[in-house]
Amino acid sequence: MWDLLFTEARLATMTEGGSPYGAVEQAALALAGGRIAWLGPQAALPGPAKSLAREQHSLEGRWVTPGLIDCHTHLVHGGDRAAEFELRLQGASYAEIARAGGGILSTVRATRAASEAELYASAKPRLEALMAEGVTTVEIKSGYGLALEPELKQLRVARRLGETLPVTVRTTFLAAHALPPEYEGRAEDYVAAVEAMIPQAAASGLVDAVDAFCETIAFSPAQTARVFRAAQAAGLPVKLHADQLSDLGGAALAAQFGALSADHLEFTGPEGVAALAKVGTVAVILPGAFYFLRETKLPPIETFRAAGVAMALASDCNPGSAPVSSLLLMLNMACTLFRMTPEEALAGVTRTAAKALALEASHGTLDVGKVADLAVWNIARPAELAYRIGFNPLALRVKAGVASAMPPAPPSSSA
Ligand code: DI6
Ligand code: FE
Repeated sequence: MWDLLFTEARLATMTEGGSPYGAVEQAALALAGGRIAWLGPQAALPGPAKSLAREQHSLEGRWVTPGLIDCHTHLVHGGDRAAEFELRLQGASYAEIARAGGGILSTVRATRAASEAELYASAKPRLEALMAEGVTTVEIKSGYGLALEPELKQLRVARRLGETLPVTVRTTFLAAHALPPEYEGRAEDYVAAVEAMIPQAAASGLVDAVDAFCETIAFSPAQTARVFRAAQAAGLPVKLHADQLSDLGGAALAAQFGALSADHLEFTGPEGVAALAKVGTVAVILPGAFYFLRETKLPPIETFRAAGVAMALASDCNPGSAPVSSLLLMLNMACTLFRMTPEEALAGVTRTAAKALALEASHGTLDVGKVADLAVWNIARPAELAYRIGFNPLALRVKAGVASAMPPAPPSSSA
């Protein structure tokens, strides 16, 4: 006996190799023990609906997708940078703002000063905004503590969000995000400090992966490689902020270390694309940062596509370059700005995003045995998820088999 049976559904299973979106129409989907127990054409159900599940619910033709996955966020941080946004619009340059103590280091100060309760309270509404659009899994990075204890503080808050809200949280240790003020002029010493932090961070159990920012304004490829070697020695997979503002060969470096993902990639050249393709590292596309920074160099989407590089799509939710709490908006921007197709965009926040978090065995598609993380939508076709701007058609969110709210009962035809 199943726990719950959805009937009259349309499924965008997002499994590869079949129909567009892995679609199954006139479908049913059953949940048991928090997992997907059965799915397929309703006509193929192994018996009368009433006899199969404790509870049944008609979705009246609504579309079901896997719960959405935001695989790159910095959503736990102190303060905000709205005043800096205002200054920039009054003509202040990024360098002037940085000299005046602004930029990423202002977020470091605010994050270090904040208590865990304060960080939790400020991050929760950002996460809830993502969840309101069907997000059921989110990655959260540290990177605004830049010393062991404040980095772990961010990650404890990330874990607590996952324990108190119906969402899966994967954590990433990003101490190599920026040079902290106390190490000014001593980048090599800070990298050595990060190398020393990594085994302790790993031992804390708060870390699922290690990330770094490889950029002229952050860490060099050689410094990044040191961080990656420390991560691998501690048994942790790596990811990389690569080729966002210039091509330092970040994508190839990530591939060389078998990274789960290389993220941003606006400046990645053909060798970088080939390296990602060879290893199967996911390219995480971040249109929110591109938009907010008014970047003009487009990521090489067509080259990724031709090379068969799997593309994920994420919010980058952070206070400096992407104050974004909408994954649906990222679907639209990926299509309008980067010419991804709506199907690629939806795969990028489901199947491929799961791969970027090493969760593809249990999440990211509608498949029997996978965790029952679902989003049910008031749409006529899946492309609508990428098409509308500022409109949320979510009807129902299911996390590990538990529905957040049922859609309104159908108007009774007999009344
Ligand atoms: N790339 C970015 O765009 C952000 N971090 C990163 O590695 C910027 C983060 C910030 O400005 O706070
Ligand atoms: Fe980022």
